Amino acid sequence: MIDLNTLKLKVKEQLPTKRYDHTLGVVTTSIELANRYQAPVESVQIAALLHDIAKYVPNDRLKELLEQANETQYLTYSPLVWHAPAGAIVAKKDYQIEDLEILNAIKYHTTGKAAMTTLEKIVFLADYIEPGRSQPGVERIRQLATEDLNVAVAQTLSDTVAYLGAKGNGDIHPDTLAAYEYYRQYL
Ligand code: DGI
Ligand code: FE
Ligand code: FE
Repeated sequence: MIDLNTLKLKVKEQLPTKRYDHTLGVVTTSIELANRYQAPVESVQIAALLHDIAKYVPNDRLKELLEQANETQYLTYSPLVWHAPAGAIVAKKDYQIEDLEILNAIKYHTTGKAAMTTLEKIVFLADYIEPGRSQPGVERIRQLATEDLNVAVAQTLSDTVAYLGAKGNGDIHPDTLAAYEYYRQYL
């Protein structure tokens, strides 16, 4: 059994205040979503607490972690997505998290993927709509999140793909595109 308060303190030591505040927002929002959509609340809290644990690990170290774990397919895409799969590696190595559901929720929190579990969808969505977020369209997705989890995930992916496309970003990760192709059926 993991003690959530001990975990919280350890995460707080690892993150700058702003990122820790964001993390607590993701935890709160994830708990609400877990209650609404019947997901295991303890797993959701652990995944939410650890989701950005590798956000401030330098890129060369992230690269090393991904290489050691044979996850080199990420390296040809934007370093912005590396902290998610690397976060799952760190959660296992440094936080003794063995639960694959939790590790995958961390791993896919940035890109999403096709056919996510409820836990994966919750962390992915909570990251996008936690109270500290203010990107265009977020209010609409907060409303959708109270109505239908798949629709809210679909709108998040649609907004993200549009945003990355508009930035002229040629390297949208294939998992992001596969997630969008899968969830657009709900729009
Ligand atoms: O770590 P956070 O800031 O809390 O949020 P996040 O893990 O969702 O990362 C968000 C950033 O990642 C944001 O700038 C958009 C970017 N992103 C998400 N999916 C992709 C992506 N960037 C690229 N290049 N490709 C993607 O598929
Ligand atoms: Fe992140
Ligand atoms: Fe985040």
